[in-house]
Amino acid sequence: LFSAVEMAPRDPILGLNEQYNADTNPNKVNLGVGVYFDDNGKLPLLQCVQAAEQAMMEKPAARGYLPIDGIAAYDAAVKGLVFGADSEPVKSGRVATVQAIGGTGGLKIGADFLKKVSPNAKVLISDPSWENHRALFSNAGFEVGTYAYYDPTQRGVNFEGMLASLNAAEPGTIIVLHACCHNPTGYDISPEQWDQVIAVIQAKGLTPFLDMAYQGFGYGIKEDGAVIDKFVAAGLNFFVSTSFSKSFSLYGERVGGLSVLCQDKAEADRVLSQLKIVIRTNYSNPPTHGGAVVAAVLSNPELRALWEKELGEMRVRIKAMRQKLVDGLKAAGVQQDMSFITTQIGMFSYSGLSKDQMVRLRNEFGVYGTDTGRMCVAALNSKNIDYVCQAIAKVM
Ligand code: PLP
Ligand code: TYF
Repeated sequence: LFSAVEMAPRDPILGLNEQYNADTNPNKVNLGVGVYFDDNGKLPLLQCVQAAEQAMMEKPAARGYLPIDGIAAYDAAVKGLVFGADSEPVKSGRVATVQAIGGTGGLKIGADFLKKVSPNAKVLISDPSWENHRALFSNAGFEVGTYAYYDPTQRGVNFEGMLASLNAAEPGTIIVLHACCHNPTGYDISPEQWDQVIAVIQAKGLTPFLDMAYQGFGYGIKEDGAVIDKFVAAGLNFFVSTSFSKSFSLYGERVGGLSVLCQDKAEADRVLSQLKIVIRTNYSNPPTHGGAVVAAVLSNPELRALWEKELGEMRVRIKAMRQKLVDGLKAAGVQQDMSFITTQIGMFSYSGLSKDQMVRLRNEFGVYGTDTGRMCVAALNSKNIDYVCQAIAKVM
């Protein structure tokens, strides 16, 4: 039965983790996978999460099956974060939201649902994008292409190219957009550019699918969510996947969601019923713990304020590390102007280093980034920054 089964390629990012773990270099630094570490190099357990878990332990609860679409308070909290609790879409009941197994799960539920409603649509992801976008939409049965995004010569977004790609897309094409903190490049488009993208989406009848895996890591929760308001204001129907993996440092709990903005409540009810079929036939219903923690934090004003403070600290620390990286590279003798690193946003930096340089960083210095030159600046800290700067300077 399995004799003809071929060995599948490793995930390019998660595969790096295995290589990092096996590395015996005592100075090794993992800037490969997109995970936030604190200044001691530790994966944080947020205080808001600990407080919510403490309260839950004081009143132990049995674990029945959750509803197919998840915890009602969780879904309400996701809607509130994405659209605003008092927003017209939420108040009118035209958002269908389900709890999902991480942001990845939200994308996958959306992709499977879209395959039913638009079986012949094509999907466009940014060039480059999080590689799982391509794999996930391909596995859902779509032909996946790209829209122009990164311009290495300008070190920024090739916005003219992006608009041209979108203008050339057939009506009904599903456009996967990074709501904020673009992975892997770290370059976002400006609010004015979003307006232009939305105008093309509207004119061409494209279907937007916003991936919001880093809400709060750019400029703030509300600020990063502002792009959603623009899509709402344009009167579009669209998809938003949410991930709390990074913003709650709950990677392993797999907490995410999918929201679909519909025309009206009746349509949202029908869409929700179909999303529930996708879920039921995949994993029946989501797990309890992570969703319960996030719902508890987001629905308690004190814990929510604590979360916003802790998320803000992560955001500020990343920005400080970007500046330290720029300064450290200069001090280490790098001639080239590296200040572009501080114009990037979120957890990643496209460093512009070549594959050969990235391989050297790994093999000679134990500094791990992806072959594309992507580095997770959220894993830099006051102890490893000098070493990383020295290593980069040597390969440059
Ligand atoms: N989308 C993007 C752009 C990501 O970087 C990630 C990272 O993990 C995800 C989605 C998936 O999120 P999760 O880990 O919650 O599945
Ligand atoms: O891009 C990253 O590093 C994160 C983590 O298949 C990740 O988004 C990487 C690869 C993958 C799943 C998550």
